[in-house]
Amino acid sequence: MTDLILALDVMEKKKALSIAEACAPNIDAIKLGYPLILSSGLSIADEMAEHDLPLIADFKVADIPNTNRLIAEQVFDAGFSSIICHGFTGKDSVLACVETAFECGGACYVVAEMSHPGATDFFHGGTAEKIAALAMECGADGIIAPATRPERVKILRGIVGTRKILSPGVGAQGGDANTIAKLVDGIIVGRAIYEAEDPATAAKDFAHVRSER
Ligand code: OMP
Repeated sequence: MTDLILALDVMEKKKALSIAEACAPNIDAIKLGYPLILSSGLSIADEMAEHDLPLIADFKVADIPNTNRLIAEQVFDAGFSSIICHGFTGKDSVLACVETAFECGGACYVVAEMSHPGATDFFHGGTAEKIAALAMECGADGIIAPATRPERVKILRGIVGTRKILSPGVGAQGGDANTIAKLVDGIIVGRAIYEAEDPATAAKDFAHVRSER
């Protein structure tokens, strides 16, 4: 089963809430990040609660352990069920997010390799593999890996085993939903849904991936 995760990177709260409502029947989780949370506040999580969908906080947390912990506590207090952090910060920083997630009954995903073209500047050459291994060592629930590079996802799957892989980069960034859905536990789709003329129909069009794995 591959989850369909809506990346809701719109800036207006009213629009975000109406897209969430329209897409809710065909998605498994909603990922909120800086664009919407900075414009609407963390309390947007409360307003999304009626859809009864897991909410993923995409802050790509990348700080010292103490700051990571403080950020993660805010996120889980606000009602999010998962947090995304970076892994290049090292074991102690990742552990701060993983442990806080665990204490709060939530989940933590670590970015192993990003999906955009520039990601190859630093994530290739063994770095993504090291981060994926670190995420497993820290007890993370899974990693983020690029839908734009299925061949890389296969390699990272070899490191994380049955732990989850969530994969952004489908649609607007060129990743193919059908190809990647066979390899991962969740695909993350933003613009291809929320910028569509009819986001509900767009979400429905991606929903076949939910039976892929
Ligand atoms: P679209 O490109 O519009 O589908 O959005 C992709 C979403 O996934 C955005 O919210 C990005 O911030 C996020 N994302 C990536 O695109 N690439 C990554 O490597 C990691 C993420 C992420 O952590 O979610």
